[in-house]
Amino acid sequence: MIPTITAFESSPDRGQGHARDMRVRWALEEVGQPYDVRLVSFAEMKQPAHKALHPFGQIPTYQEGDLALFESAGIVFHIAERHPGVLLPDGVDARSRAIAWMFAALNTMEPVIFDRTLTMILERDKAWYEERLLGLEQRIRGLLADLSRHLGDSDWLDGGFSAADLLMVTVLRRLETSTLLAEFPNLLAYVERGRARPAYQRAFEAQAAVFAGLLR
Ligand code: GTB
Repeated sequence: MIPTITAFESSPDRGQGHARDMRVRWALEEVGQPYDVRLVSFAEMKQPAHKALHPFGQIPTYQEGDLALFESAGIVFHIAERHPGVLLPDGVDARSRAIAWMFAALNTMEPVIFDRTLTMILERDKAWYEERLLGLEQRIRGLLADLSRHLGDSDWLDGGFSAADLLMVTVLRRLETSTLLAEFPNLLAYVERGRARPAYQRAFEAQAAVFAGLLR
């Protein structure tokens, strides 16, 4: 059965792969699962029909037969579960470690990195803007230093590429326009390694095509 996901009809990032359907597209491409996309406007997302799929009226959602899911990482996890050995390792311990890294991407790294983005968008005119940004960047720098130490010379977070790397790369990409990532060359190379994957490229092009007014 071909799943259907939802994505922005018009993405604020102009199709640069930051909207979270990118994670789902990437995961589907990694496992070789074709998918359909239903584009939604901001107004549509807040309508009862969409809120029946996504309680918070957001994208992405995922429908596959009777199954309806929301939360990008929950969807990525579902896709990984449906394709054993591709996005999560087979061994019980290795799988648990990969899942722990999925949570680390979302729960340790993403909140402060996303806060920085929001601060830059919403709080630039505030008197305390510079101080707040500096504080956030110091916290991010500390996390990146620890992540960099963990990664060392490895290609991926724990053995082979997994859903954890997929999520971590999408989170770190938010720092591409800052100099923070460049302070840690192995993390910069890690993000590039993720972006170079053919599945990532296909997902990125598919998302960018929406903004360009082409098919999904
Ligand atoms: N935790 C949820 C998940 O991971 O699925 C968060 C979902 C979410 O934030 N969805 C956003 C949304 O639907 C789009 S991805 N927003 C509309 C609304 O809340 O009304 C967040 C996002 C949006 C835009 C950019 N960008 O343009 O750079 C990046 C990320």
